[in-house]
Amino acid sequence: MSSVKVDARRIWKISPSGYTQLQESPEFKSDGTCIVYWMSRDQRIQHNWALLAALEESEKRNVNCMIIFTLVPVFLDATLRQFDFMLQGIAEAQKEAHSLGIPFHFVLEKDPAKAVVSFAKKVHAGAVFTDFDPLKIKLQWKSDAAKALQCPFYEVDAHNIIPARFISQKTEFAAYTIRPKVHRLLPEFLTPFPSITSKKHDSEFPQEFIVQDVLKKVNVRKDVTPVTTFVPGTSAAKQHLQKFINKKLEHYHDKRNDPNAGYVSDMSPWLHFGNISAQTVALQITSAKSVKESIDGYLEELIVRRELADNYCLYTSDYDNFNGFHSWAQTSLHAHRSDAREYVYSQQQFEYAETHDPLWNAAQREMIQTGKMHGYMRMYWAKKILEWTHTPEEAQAIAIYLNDTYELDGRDPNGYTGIAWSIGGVHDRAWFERPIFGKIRYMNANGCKSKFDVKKYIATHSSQNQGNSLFP
Ligand code: FO1
Repeated sequence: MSSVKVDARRIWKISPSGYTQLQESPEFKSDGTCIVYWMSRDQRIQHNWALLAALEESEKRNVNCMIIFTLVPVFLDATLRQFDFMLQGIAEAQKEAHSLGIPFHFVLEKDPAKAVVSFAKKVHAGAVFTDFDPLKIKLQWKSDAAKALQCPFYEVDAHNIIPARFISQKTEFAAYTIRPKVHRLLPEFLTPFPSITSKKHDSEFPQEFIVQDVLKKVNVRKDVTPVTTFVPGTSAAKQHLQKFINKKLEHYHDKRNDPNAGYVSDMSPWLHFGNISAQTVALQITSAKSVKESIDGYLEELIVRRELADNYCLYTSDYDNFNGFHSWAQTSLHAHRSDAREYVYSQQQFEYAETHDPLWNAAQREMIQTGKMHGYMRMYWAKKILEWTHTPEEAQAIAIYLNDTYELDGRDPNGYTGIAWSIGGVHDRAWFERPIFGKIRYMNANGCKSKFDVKKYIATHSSQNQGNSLFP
């Protein structure tokens, strides 16, 4: 591996009392005989700063480096659809790790922290590295592991181009407050990755797991079936990105908000599971021969919006509920709690696309059918749930449940933040007051009609096209 050192501003020491940025070089337990990388959010081998940090330390200490992935039988509202996509990607990563001489251990365990602690003990880990994730469930896993690990424990931000803990130490108010920080620091952090070359480890390699066997052991909803629209894994992600750059990037700036046009990158499922790094995508987009406003527009979504979402979840533990909204939004939504609702639907009516609105139903069907709703429609979709439920709390809970159940890229800071934007005005400004919404930005079907061919979108995602067992 080349001598490129992982930027220390990505590396934070995890102790039972919390996180401290790495000052010197990582410590190592004196009788340790290997380094462990606990892979979780960034499910890829190449272009992974957490694995690179672990490998760097293993070379320095002249010990083996090994990877462990701890699969939980239940993860938030994930179903067969997401577990199937994720596990195929991990199986590809395991094979790649073994071809590079890095043992990749895969364990199914309902208590991931316990699994990592006992693994680290068994292999005499001198240090454990893991990747960054601001979700509460992951922070809990790490806090539990930090209490029991007998060796130094580090978190490396392999997901963000500019490390989330470094770029800001507080909840940013909106894109315009984090954007200058991103652009100031980008030249230092948007750098090429060193590639991992084959290790000469003499370690034995664990048996590679079979996806279908593992899927039988997770207890998730099986009626939300895998999609055929996205091929899992890192190599598929790279191919898809290349196709987007060659065929679609040029018109991204003027066609991205038309859900019929198909000019978005659709990279979010692979970005969510970490099959590809946002930094890899940004490097390729930046060097593409294309229209500047398309490149700039895409990088704004890929970097500023995503870093803003990680920032929101990292510093606002109520990212998934009403208390995370700004006070102006809470006050305004409170003031309209008793407004009359012309339509009210249950979670199940939303889930089965049984509202009065063919446009909303089409968006729900797109998500069920393909595993990914177009970005522009997600705003309309979430805002209508606010309009057609009794309370903002219920609206947010239903939007999160549906998003996390059917979207491949659900269960992600981007999703929680997008729903908080739509329903609670997070990172948005106050708009003129109206019933139910208060000062939360309003959207309606006429607004959509002025942007794209609504009839065509509805026809594309009509019930006749269902290949899905979900619709009675
Ligand atoms: N991360 C894990 O370390 N172990 C898991 O078993 C696991 C399951 C899982 C299922 C669906 C999904 O969308 C994500 C899942 N993740 C799992 C977490 C994922 O790697 C990401 O860390 C977060 O979802 C995004 O922050």
